[in-house]
This record gives sequence, C-alpha cells and structure tokens, in this order.
Amino acid sequence: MSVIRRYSNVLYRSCSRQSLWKPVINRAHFHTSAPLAVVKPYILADIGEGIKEVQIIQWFVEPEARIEQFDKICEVQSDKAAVDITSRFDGVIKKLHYQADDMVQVGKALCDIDVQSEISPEDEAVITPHSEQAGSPGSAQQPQKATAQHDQTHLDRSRTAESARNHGHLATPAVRGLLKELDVDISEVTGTGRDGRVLKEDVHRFAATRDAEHQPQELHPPPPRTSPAGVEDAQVEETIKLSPTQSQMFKTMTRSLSIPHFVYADEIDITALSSLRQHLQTSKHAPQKLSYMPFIIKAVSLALNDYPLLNARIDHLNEKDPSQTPKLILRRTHNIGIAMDTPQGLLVPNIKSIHAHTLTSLAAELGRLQHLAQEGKLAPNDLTGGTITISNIGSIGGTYVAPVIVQSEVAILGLGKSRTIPAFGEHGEVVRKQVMNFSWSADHRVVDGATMARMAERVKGFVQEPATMLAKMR
Ligand code: CO6
Repeated sequence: MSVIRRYSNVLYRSCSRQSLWKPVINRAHFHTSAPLAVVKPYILADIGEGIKEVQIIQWFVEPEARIEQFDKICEVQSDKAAVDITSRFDGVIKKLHYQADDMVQVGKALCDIDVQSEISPEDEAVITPHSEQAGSPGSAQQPQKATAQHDQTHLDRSRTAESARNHGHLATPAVRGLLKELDVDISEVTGTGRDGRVLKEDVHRFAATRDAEHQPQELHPPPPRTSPAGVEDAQVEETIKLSPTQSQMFKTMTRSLSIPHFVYADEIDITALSSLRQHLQTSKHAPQKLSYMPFIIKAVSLALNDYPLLNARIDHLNEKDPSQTPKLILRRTHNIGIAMDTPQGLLVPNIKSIHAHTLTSLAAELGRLQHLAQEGKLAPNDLTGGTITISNIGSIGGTYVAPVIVQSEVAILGLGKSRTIPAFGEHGEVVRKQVMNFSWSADHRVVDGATMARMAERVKGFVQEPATMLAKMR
C-alpha cells in the first residue's frame, strides 16, 4: 500500500483592504483635527480565530519609505490566511521590527511609522489605552515627536516601489509557487508588474533564458569524477526554512498525530458512473467540465444523512483538566473539504451546504475553488467550516492512500486512480470494468469500524449505481 501521510489545514488569502493592524497611540499626542507627528509602533492586533502568531512572507517597504493610507506594508501568513497588511495612515516607515520569514506574536509591534496624517474617527475607535498595555516591545515605547527626520517625508511613493524593486520581493503566493517549481531566485527576476511586482510571465521568461543558456553546456559530457570509481562523494547537507505552507502543514499534522486513525479501503466499480459522466458531458446542458468529483461529493453527502457521526467534530479535549469530558458536536450541514494540489502546496477549501447543490452547481463551485486555489486567492470563508474531507490523489496517481484526519473532523476519504480491469459478468463471461479505490480514515476514539464500513457501503451503493442518487436528491 502506498501511503501518503501529508495533509494540511486551511491556508487562505484575503484581498481585503481593511488593515488588521492597529497602531498604539499615546492619547497625549492624539488629535483628530491636525496631522500627527509621532513615531508609533504598528501592533499586530488580535485577528480572531485563535491566531496567536503570523509569519512575515515579504515586506513591501523599508525604513524611510513614504507610505500613504491603504499602501501595502507587508504580507503575512497565519494558520488561516495569507494577508496583505495595509497602512491606516500617511507617514514614513521608521523601523522594521522583523525580517521576512520571522514569526510575529499577536500584540507585538510590526514596524514603527512616523504618522503624518489625521486620525479618522474610525481609527480612533480601535485605539484604546488597553491596547497600550499589550506588553509588546512596541507598546512599551512612548511615542516620540518627529523632528528633523521629517525632511525625509518628501520622498515620494516611487521610493517605496523602488525599494521594493531593489529587494525584488514583490510577488503573489502563486508566483512564489512557480518560482519554487522552476527553481528561480526572485531577486534575479526583473518584475514588470505594478511597483516592480514579479509576474508569472517574468518568471517563465527568466527560466526560459536561463535554461537556453545552459542548454549547450549540458550537451558536453560531465567532468571526470575526482573520487575513485565506486566510492561515493562526501555527503553535502543544506539547511532550508520551511515554506509558509509547510509550516502550517507541520503544525496541523503534528496535531493530527493525537488522533488514533484506522483505515478502511474498498474497490468500487465506477463503470456505470463513468458512462453516465461521458453521457452527461456530451449533453448541451452539461457544465463545461464534469469530473467524478461532483458525483462522489454528492454520494458522500447523501450517505452522511444516515451516518451523521461522520460529519461531527470532537469538542475541545483538555487532557490537563479532568472535569472537561470530551463531547461530540453533530453538524447538520455538510461542508465537504476538497484537498487541492496548488503551486503553494496543499490547500483544502470546502464546498458549503452540499444538500443545496445540483451536480451542475457542484461542478461549478469546484471549478471556482480550483481556480482561486491555483491563483492563491481563496477567501477565508472558502477555507473554514469544513466538516469532512475528500482527497482525490488519484487525479495525480496511486491506487491506495491512508489519508490523515484534521482535528476539526472525524473522517476523510482518499480516492485512488481509476483503472480498467477484466472481471466476470453475470454469466461468467469476461467483461471490462472500471474501478477506483476508496480509502477512508476515521477517528477511532469515536467512530467504530462497523459504522465506517456501513457509511462506506452506502457511498459505494450510490457510486456504483448513480441512478439511486436521483431518488434521494432534493
Ligand atoms: N482517477 C483517474 N482519473 C481521474 C481521477 C481519478 N481518481 N480524478 C480525476 N481524474 C481525471 C479527471 O476525470 C480529468 O480527466 P478528463 O475528464 O479526461 O479531463 C482529469 O483527471 C483532471 O481532473 P481534475 O483534477 O482537473 O478534476 P477533479 O475534479 O477530478 O479533481 C481536484 C479536482 C482539486 C481534487 C484535483 O485537481 C486535485 O488537486 N487533486 C490532488 C489532491 C491532492 O493533492 N491530494 C493529496 C492531499 S495530501 O495525503 C494527502 C491523501 C491526502 C490526505
């Protein structure tokens, strides 16, 4: 059995222009009518969902860069999202407290800004004396009157863009995925996008030129070995940081280690489903693309109606507190997560309220999520609230899989690659059959093997005879 034990929690990208960062301001210097002239730390506010820290992916500014309200300061990655942090004020960046890849705790100062704009009533609402006591290095600092350094503020916005260009760090997660895939160093690429942003075509162009340059050399025979024949060269090790996606996978999968998994697998005859899919695809009413997934998603949801335990989650297990007994939270709505292979790595958006979908609308929603995932633009809502997951690793390859459950769910289904096999028909004749392996992992603390087997059999029935699904659909 080829076993793949890799699974990540949600990662998402928000395009919101709302700043998540709240500056700490000493009220003694606070005026709503006149521009401020104080250096203030920009504090990472509590962004909810239990997020305690984020990782800085890239800075868009450097010290002495002039920024305006809504200009991007940096991009960060949390457990839940990759987010662009924008400024609430006009001013000049004075100090960056962290470097790219550093982790920043909620409540700590991200950078210092010499604020030179008025504070709007909306911003005033987020400035509280309480936040000054957050205990961050930034909040401990008293705002200082900006002095001679104000003459730096004549620097125009192009300086921000220029400095970013010099750093060569402007790129979306999708482009970063491509950089990694093509083994290209971003600092070597000239970005042609806005503010020097590196675009996919820039990366492709760079890689094509580089590869063309190396082509003739590869035709020459490799240099003769210096070590004697049969003796291996000394091992060379290189230390590299985990990517943001790997960091999240590391945390999520480490948490999953506490779940006692069992795997239940079966071979399913998808001959009828395959013909139905082909038939529907030729229909003029069919969606542009109709893969196996919408049928399988629907089959799982219909089966969950009879086995709601598989759609549940276990309430906070606090092993240190014996008075806290584990509880099961049953969830009425089926929000099925779909593991997706993307340039940034594994992402798991979910399709909400499967019962309300037709096959066509499921196909459309899957296509929408797939498109956004490839672009690194999934919204927080797409990535939260999943109740059970399907991982179609078979679209890449493999027959069996032992999928890994995330803490907010109790089961996951892994699909293998479909294949055509010879089988016996009703009268002993040899017939062609198309089969696919369905491998379920369940949390053995609350799901027993018999329940899992019954649920799997119900799904099998729907998939093997797709017409039976029609009777159950609303
Ligand atoms: N077998 C054979 N052929 C397949 C299969 C399987 N299982 N699945 C899809 N396909 C075919 C599909 O029918 C399409 O063919 P045509 O209709 O002829 O065009 C083609 O492959 C491409 O399908 P596509 O992937 O575009 O669409 P699909 O709706 O089937 O899947 C997706 C969407 C988002 C699930 C998929 O694109 C994807 O990203 N799969 C990889 C998921 C992944 O990375 N899983 C690993 C997660 S980590 O360890 C882990 C096992 C888990 C827990």
